[in-house]
Amino acid sequence: VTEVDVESLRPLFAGRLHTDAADTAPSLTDWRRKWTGAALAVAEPDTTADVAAVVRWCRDHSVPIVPQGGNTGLSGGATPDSSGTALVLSLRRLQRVRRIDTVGNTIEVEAGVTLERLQEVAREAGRLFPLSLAAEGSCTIGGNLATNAGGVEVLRYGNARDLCLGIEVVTADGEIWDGLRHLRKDNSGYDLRDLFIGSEGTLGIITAGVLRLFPLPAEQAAAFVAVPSPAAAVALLELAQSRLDASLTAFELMSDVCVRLLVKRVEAARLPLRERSPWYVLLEVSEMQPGARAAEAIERVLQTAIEAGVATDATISDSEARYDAIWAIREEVTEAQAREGPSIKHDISLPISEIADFVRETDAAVDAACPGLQKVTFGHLGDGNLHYNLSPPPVPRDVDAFVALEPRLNRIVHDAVMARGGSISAEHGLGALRRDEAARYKSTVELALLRAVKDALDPQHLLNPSKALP
Ligand code: FAD
Ligand code: 2HG
Ligand code: ZN
Repeated sequence: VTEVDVESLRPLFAGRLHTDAADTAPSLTDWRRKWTGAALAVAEPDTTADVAAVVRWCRDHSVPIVPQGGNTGLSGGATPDSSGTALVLSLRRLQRVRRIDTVGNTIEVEAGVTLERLQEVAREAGRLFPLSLAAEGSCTIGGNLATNAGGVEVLRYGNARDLCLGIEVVTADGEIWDGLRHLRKDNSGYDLRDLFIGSEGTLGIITAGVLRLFPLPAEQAAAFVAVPSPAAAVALLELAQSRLDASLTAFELMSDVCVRLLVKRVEAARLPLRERSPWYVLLEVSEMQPGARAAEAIERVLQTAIEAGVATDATISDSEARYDAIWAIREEVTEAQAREGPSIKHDISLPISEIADFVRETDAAVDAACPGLQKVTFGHLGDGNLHYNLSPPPVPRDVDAFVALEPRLNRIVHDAVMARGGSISAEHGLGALRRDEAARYKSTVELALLRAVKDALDPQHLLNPSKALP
């Protein structure tokens, strides 16, 4: 192995090249601090052409590339391995909003623009960019596309893939593919855009995207609802969908364990109901017509739900502050669980009709195998996506023993998911976390097709090696 002189990269592109430990450290550990790696350097190019120059240097020197956006991913996809041979390629400095079209309802932005900034730019133009997730202040649109991120508005607007019309990609060879189409209809061959979306940096570097915009809702309201069980929550979802149709923009579930952790770990967190309940639903209604009353629409649904026994109590937002406070309870769960120590996450999706039985049976199986764990179960029930997450028992704390349970718990949870026709990665991607699990459950035909795609687009296997692809 010949030693690579990373300094030879410096004059080839505009941007930054970090080699000092203090500067590179934040890019070498993930948000959960579950993975820490090492790298030759962290490169932060300024433009697409500079990204291409960096990639060409990596190709010429056989240096693996780990693309990184906001580094908020939950599957370890943006962390290099411990060999120190890879270059972390940060897209954060690609910051331009290139074009906004309020007739075609599209916006073209570079990969490093944060999701929050994109939402703000859209709002200033009188439009909604609906992708929404708790990490939106830091995650980037490039990372959202690379992971096909989901979040809390998928029920109404779809995930990142559904919101994207075109992308610009730097290929493994350092070429620029301009796929920045602003078109709703484009059946002109294989869909390369959709191949790169969700490929977690293993097929190409996404440098820009064309995203869809929507009208801003005239009015929104949120309700926090006590429900006796996941089965009752599913019944409430069915009722709400039949009554509210497209104005139902979010439908989230959380267990009381989540609320217990929030109250313990997040100073300002308060349950907005008089009494605790085993489960809660957060639902949101968005009205497009001025004068339509979102809160009244929710109230009518909840009245029926309470009479039918599928809800036991509820509070509905009557101001923007109350609306934000209700959402804050949901958005702080990941942070609260992180403060509780190491966690074992399962980002799963199931046919919605399977969810109640899945939770009941899997809870029993987990309790039988590993008694006392905290089941921090929550997620996007309206999309059939649960975060079936586990934390150590509150006492006694034996963190190492808890961490050692991960393979056993994965088997219990994932076997149950697959038996019910689900997926072991709904929205967070495979990254390093789920790569081998995916190999376990995918057929040999599917694995061969995936490898053929990788070999075709990245023949040297330099793009995010050992991530995502089993
Ligand atoms: P990074 O973490 O930097 O990278 C993620 C992956 O994409 C890596 O494999 C990386 O190599 C690759 N990548 C990044 N940028 C590019 C690029 N430009 N080109 C090619 N590959 C690239 N996710 C959800 O789906 N729904 C949620 O509700 C949600 N909530 C979250 C809440 C919290 C508090 C946190 C911490 C995370 C949450 N996430 C959620 C996960 C995460 O925010 C998303 O996966 C997000 O899309 C990652 O964006 P990022 O810019 O941080 O990407
Ligand atoms: C959410 O839905 C995110 O809030 C994070 O996808 C989930 O903490 C998690 O596991
Ligand atoms: Zn989620």
